[in-house]
Amino acid sequence: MKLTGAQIVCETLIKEGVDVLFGFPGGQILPFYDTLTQYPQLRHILVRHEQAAAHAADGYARATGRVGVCVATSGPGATNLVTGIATAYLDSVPIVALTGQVARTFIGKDAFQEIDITGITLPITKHNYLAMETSSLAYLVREAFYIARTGRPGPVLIDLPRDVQIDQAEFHYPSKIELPGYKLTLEGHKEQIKRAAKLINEAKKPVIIAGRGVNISGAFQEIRELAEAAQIPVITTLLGISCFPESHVLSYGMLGMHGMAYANMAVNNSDLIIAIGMRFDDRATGRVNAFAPNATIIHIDIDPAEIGKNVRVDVPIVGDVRVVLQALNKLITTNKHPEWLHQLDSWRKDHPSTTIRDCAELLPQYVVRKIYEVTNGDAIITTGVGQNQMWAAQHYWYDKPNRFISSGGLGTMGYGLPAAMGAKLGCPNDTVWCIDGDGSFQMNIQELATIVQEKLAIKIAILNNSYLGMVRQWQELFYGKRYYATPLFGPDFVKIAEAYGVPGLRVTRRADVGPAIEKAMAYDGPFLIDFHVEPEENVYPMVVPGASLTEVLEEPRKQTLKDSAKLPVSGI
Ligand SMILES: Cc1ncc(C[n+]2csc(CCOP(=O)(O)OP(=O)(O)O)c2C)c(N)n1
Ligand SMILES: [Mg+2]
Repeated sequence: MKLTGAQIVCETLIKEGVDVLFGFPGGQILPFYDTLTQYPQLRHILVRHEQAAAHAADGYARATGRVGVCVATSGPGATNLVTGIATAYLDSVPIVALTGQVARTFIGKDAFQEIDITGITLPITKHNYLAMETSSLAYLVREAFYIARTGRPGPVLIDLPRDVQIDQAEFHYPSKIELPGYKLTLEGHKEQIKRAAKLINEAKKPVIIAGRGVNISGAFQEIRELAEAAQIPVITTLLGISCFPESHVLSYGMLGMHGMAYANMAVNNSDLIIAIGMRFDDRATGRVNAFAPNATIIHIDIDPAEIGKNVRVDVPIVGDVRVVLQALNKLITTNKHPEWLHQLDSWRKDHPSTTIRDCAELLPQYVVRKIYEVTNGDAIITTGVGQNQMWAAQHYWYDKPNRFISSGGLGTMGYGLPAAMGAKLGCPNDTVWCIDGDGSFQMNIQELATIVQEKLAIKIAILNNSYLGMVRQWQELFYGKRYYATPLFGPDFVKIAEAYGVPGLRVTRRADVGPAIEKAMAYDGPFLIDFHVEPEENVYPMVVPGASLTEVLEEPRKQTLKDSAKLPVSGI
């Protein structure tokens, strides 16, 4: 039986396991939208801006490990997806973007709402297609999903000319994908794995640096086995957060620009780094030529292009992190490094890094910590970008996989709320909090309408400092405190939320923080809290740009300190 191109796309989406699409319609994608009426199993979430559709697909993918899907029309609809696609690209997130395109005969004529979206997204997609034949659509869509989710995941875009959606062809779902130029190396090189095991067994001061690759490959058990067998401290990158329980005795937090001072010290004093599914981003390494000067470096990553890109690597192992660790763990002898771990513990005692000042003001760190307490550490957290993001990384402790959802590589303000929509749709039984900045929130504030229309019980905490806070922090530290273009007028967020149909509270006093969060949790639906926090609070620790990881700026104020560093709470 013949189907239309749009039906073929829908049938293939269902076969690929898609249950939700985030999108916004328009003329050139209308045949597809009309066809969606025949497929109630594909839930369409109408966003208010296409950027949010891409971020929501991304949040869905990060929370579930499945491919997220977004849809937009041609021209401005497609270009509005670009920031979201780039965000997914830099953080290796599998999404498939479907865009409408003008009919084939109009392509190249500057037709109404014609834009070369495959050209525009070429450098920010893992692959993209301009679909020119209805008959090959099933194969093409299947291939797009295959490319998005395999190997190092990433976004794939399919541009669908209007007439390709309307024409008919036989529907055959291909049984397999043949891509001669796309060979995946999943198992690491045996000899290199042996070399790595020998180094690990002999190391005196080893550290694991775990990145998002661990989350992607699902190597939670394997990394734990390695760490526990050889008693190796585990440090994560920003996007590696939640790949190893932060309450584990061997967890030593995040490294990098706003990482824990003791984690940075551990890295730079180590004799062996086992870098797993991470890419030595400059925010993680500090000054590269001062990075871990005495360490031998083992680098396990699925993408050969990452090996040796930023730092020298002694033992490269290209492969899927989980598969490689399974092989590696068999060669690891049990070990203990009591002196090394004792050294790390004393650095942590001297530089606790996540201490919250005991003061009268309403501190943003305190808000995050309270959200942690009230949610029992069991929520999915999405963030904006800036100080709010760093505080959410530092002061919430993540024990379960894929719980910290944040734009790391691109650092996209406006990511938090739409990503929370995706996470909530992917994990409807989980509590989802969006911890956002007042600036970031205003970049996709319109999505309040989507969460109301779709009844998404997302809880929103705005850390409202009336500044583009992270930029203001840089102006304070490096630009003579000239706060130019960073003081930020914001609306009354509670009134705005109410206008959309979301109940809200404003909190200005420390004592009201806990009760407000409890009220949000008790409410059966979306809830917003506008926390008016200390405006000029800074994020510490900080490794200033160009400094080495051990040159850390720490909290300069000397008030009474309440020691609340991330110390192990259980021996899991
Ligand atoms: C789309 C976008 N534009 C600009 C920036 C640069 N930038 C990084 S952090 C930041 C300030 C964010 O302000 P806010 O959301 O209020 O967060 P805060 O730092 O105050 O917590 C800016 C402007 C960015 N990351 N993304
Ligand atoms: Mg702000």
